[in-house]
Amino acid sequence: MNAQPDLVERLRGTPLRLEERVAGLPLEQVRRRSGGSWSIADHAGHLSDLESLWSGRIEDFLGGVRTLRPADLENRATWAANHNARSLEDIVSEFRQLQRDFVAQLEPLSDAQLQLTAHHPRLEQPMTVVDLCFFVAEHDDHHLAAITSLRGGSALLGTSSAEIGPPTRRCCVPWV
Ligand code: NI
Repeated sequence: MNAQPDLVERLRGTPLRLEERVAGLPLEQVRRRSGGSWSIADHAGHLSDLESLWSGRIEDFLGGVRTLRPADLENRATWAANHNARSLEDIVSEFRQLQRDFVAQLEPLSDAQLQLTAHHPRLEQPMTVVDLCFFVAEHDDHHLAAITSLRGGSALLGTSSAEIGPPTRRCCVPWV
């Protein structure tokens, strides 16, 4: 990938940022759900839940489809996964592996492939591979910010967990 090294670098760094945000948190805090909203574990696990959508959409672009595969706007995969029952190490390490696979999928793409265009099923307008990568990075940031808020370090963020939750059935809509 030549045209967008900064964007790939941003994606490459997400697992490290996730790891940094959850390090040393007590399990009780990691798993706390309030008002039907997601826990830190849910947000972290959700990042992995969407990797198959992102990878699949790259395959869609390369396969020349007219319209990209749709997202599940209800986030059923994340609710069903019950990330609260998993260890945080498992959640982080799964995301590290899946994100590595996604970046490895992007790296060999030519400039021409990066500009492949397909129809976004929800936005009903065309987007390129680069646009998709930007959406993925923004979506990752959204959930990292939610985690930061839930762990209570939100002074710089300027948002409270009350503003972020309750999510989360449709919280990802801007990017999926
Ligand atoms: Ni999301």
